[in-house]
Amino acid sequence: MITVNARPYPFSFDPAHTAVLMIDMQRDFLEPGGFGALLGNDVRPLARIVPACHTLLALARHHGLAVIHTQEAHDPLLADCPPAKKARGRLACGIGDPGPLGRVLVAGEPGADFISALQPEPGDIVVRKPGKGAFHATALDNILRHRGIRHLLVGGVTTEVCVQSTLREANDRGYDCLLVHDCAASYFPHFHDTVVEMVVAQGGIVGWAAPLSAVQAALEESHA
Ligand code: TIU
Repeated sequence: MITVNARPYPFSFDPAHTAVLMIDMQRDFLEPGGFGALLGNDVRPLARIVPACHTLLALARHHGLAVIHTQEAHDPLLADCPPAKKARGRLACGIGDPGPLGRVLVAGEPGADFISALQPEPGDIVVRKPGKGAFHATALDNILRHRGIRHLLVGGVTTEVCVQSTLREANDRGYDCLLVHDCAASYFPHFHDTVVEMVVAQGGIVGWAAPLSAVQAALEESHA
């Protein structure tokens, strides 16, 4: 077992039964001209976590954890996009419309792709999702159960939208979740900080939180 110095108390996991779940590190959220920018956000705070996310994925592959990337994207007909989601925000250029990175939030378009620094590697699993939470209308729960995964190390964007929704869905399904908090980011830094506190409050009501350095130290100690 690996034990990470986490809040509100140490987080223990067996690498053979653990996955890194990297949420939606796509051009549509991190790059100018994507969905996040079209929503009116400054995308720059998200770029800061890319090196840490890269290190977390490398650590996972090195130590034999499963690696799962989620991708928020819709099929080209938007058959899996609730009309309410498309309508939200009254955007002049919204989901399915042609934008600077191709059709917004549509699978196969440049914007839906993962950023170049965090492309999936052979052996990684990619789960496309139509919602904010990664369990809604996806095979993620089956994938985790088939692999015997019970613990999740979670990073990605954005902390208070897709990351938090996924943490809560996972927690309700019985997974122990560690939010690797410097591998997650929000367009609103105070939302990020508040989500971290919400997760660990009340005895870890939704999960645990720790910085990447604590995860790295725990994994490297296990190999010492
Ligand atoms: N808008 C926003 O903060 N996030 C999203 O729409 N999706 C994800 O968080 N991936």
